[in-house]
Formats: sequence, structure tokens, C-alpha cells
Amino acid sequence: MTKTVLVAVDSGQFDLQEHVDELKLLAISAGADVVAVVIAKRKAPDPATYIGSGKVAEISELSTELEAELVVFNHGLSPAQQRNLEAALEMRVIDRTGLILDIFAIRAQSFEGKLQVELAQLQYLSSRLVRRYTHLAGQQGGIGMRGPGETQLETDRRLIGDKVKKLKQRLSTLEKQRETQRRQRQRRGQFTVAIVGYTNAGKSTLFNGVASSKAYAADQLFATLDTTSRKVYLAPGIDFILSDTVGFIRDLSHSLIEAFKATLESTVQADLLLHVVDASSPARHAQIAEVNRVLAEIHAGDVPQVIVWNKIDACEREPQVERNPDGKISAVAVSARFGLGMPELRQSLLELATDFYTAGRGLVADKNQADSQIT
Ligand SMILES: Nc1nc2c(ncn2[C@@H]2O[C@H](COP(=O)(O)OP(=O)(O)OP(=O)(O)O)[C@@H](O)[C@H]2O)c(=O)[nH]1
Ligand SMILES: [Mg+2]
Repeated sequence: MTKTVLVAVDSGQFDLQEHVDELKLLAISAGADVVAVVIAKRKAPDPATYIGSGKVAEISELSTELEAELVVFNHGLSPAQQRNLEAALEMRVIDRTGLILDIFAIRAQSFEGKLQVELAQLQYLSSRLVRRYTHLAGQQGGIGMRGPGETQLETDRRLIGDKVKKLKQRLSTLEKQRETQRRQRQRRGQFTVAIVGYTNAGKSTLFNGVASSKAYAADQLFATLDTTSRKVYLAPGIDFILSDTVGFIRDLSHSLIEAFKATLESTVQADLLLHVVDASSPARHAQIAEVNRVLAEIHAGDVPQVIVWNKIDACEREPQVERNPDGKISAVAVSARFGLGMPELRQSLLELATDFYTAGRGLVADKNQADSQIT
């Protein structure tokens, strides 16, 4: 376990504590042993070190005393800031995106997931390549790798660029295969539902409860990285495809979202999203907004949503189905872990699936079979 100091800047934001708690969870999920949390009061970031030299000195002293090996900032650091901080503190310094990437690297299971993480890491790295090697400019030209006069930096950039290109090509091939599968499903007129939500909201637990499956659920951020799909039977002749997906988190950098596009594709293509919210979290409204922001970014903003208020056991709410004024289901309150409200959720899904199949969507190719599904 890496002894780690966390650093957050207090610029007067009302939800600082939530941000700090989340960073702590992220660090623990990455396998860190958090030995201290340092809060720096600042109106505007210092261009050289983000927190200013006084705070740097304080952290340096503290780190020596606690034998810390890593410092994690709760903010995006510019490449120069990261470099200056590493030089001053004489240890590894990473920012929030770097930390999330670390977790992704630990969690990636599937071939595609690993490719996506590698792509995100390379893109992050290439923005962070600095002219450390310029003194070698022009001295290592010649054999094989480097063109004459090319600096190490340019070589690194070029190699990374080549690798990024290859990864993107392989991912796009995998995406095409997935697209074919999706078309086949669409031709069969299958109702598809994707579970989305903030990380740790309980998506995998809910997935397991509905699909009687065993997706990996854990009190860690980003426990799930790969999309898992199962066919769920609701009633004789009525079934649908349910997918569990990667969770969202605030300030997810654009390149991370970009790298996970293939994984998130199932979300975009779904007929319905179950938006799982930790109803017991004080940050639930900010989390809903953040999830919707990412959904809009991946062009899934228009997919119909039903909110699932989860963890009602932890906030003393009752299982409940909420409806719009026009009678359509808008939200279901459950406890996936303790099974509260799960029969109501299944009943709601049956109603939504029946609506979908009777609305005649996707029934064109095989009408007879689809008709017989409506019991
Ligand atoms: N109290 C309570 N805890 C729950 C409930 N549902 C899930 N949890 C817990 O919340 C934690 C996260 O659950 P997961 O199902 O892994 O959450 P997730 O949304 O899939 O998380 P990621 O895949 O990491 O984004 C676990 O410790 C679960 O046991 C619930 O209804 N009540
Ligand atoms: Mg999960």
C-alpha cells in the first residue's frame, strides 16, 4: 500500500468536504494508504505549483515525517505544475485524472477494456511529455528509430502518436463487431435497457438483483469497467436485455470519456436507461446532474430514463413507484442490497417492456414472433 498525502484546494466551495471524501474513496480504491489530507486555502491557483511555495514546504515536511511516497491533488495539474511539484517534493505527484486512470488500469478485465485504458493513458501521457531531453537534441540521430536531428521529445510524441493510432483502429474494429450484434438484436426487436449512474450508486448490485446474475459489486469506485449484458425474463414470452455499465464521476476528463466510448455505446443504443442514484447521499442531486452531463456528451441525452432511487434502507424511504401526470413510470425507490422494492421494480420493467413491444417498435422483421410475445 502506497502511503499517500491528499491535497485539496479550498476556494470557498460549499461542498468541499464531499469532494475530499470522494478523493479519499478514489485513493483507497486505487490501493492507497491515505496518511494525511492537506487543505490549502486559495482564491486562484498558483501558476507554478497550484498551491504556492508555503504549502509546498508544509507538505514536504509532513511527507518526510509520515514517510509518504505519493501526493495526489484533487485538481487538474498542468504538466509544468506537476513537474515543479515533483521536483520540490522529491516524490511522485499525480492529479485526479491520473488517479482515475490508475484505478481503470487495475480494473480493466476485457481485451477491449484494456485497450481503452491504454489509449486513455497514452493520451494523458502525451499531453504531459515535457522537454526534459532537449539537451540531447540532434545528438542521437541515425540508426533505426530516430530521424537525424529529431529530439527525444519528438520521438516520444511520434511513437505515442503511432501507438494511439493503432489502438484506435483496433477499438474501431471491435466497435464494428458490437454494432453488428446490436443490429441483430434490433432486428429481433429486443427491448434493451442499460443501467447508468454515478460510481458506487449500486448499479451492479441492482443488475444482480434484476438479472439474478453475479456482476462484481464492491464498495470501491469504478468496480465495474466493462459492460455486462444478460437476458432477463419477466413473464412468459417477455424478456429484455439488461446491461451493467461503468459508473460516472464528476470532472471526468473529456479524453477519458472519449477512450470509453465503445463501452458506453450500449448506453447510447439502449431503449431505456435505468438511472441509479444513491438516495442516501447528500450529493445525490449533483451526481444526477453530472451523470446527465456525461450522457449528453456521449449523445445519450435523449434516451428515455427511469430514476432508480437506491439504498432507501440507508435513508428510511419506502419502496415506491412514481409516475408522471400522464401515468408513465418516472422513478422507483428500492434497496437493491436488501431487496426492498425489487418486486415493484420488476413489475415496472414488465410494464415498460410491454409498452415497448405493443408500441410496435422493432417488430417489423419478425411480426409473428413478436405478437406471440405479448401475453
Ligand atoms: N445500504 C445499501 N448499500 C448498497 C445498496 N446497493 C448497493 N449497495 C452498496 O454500495 C456499494 C457499491 O455497490 P455496486 O453495486 O458495486 O455499485 P456500482 O454503482 O456498480 O459501482 P461502480 O461499478 O464502482 O461504479 C457496495 O458496497 C454495495 O453493497 C443498497 O440498496 N443499500
Ligand atoms: Mg458496478
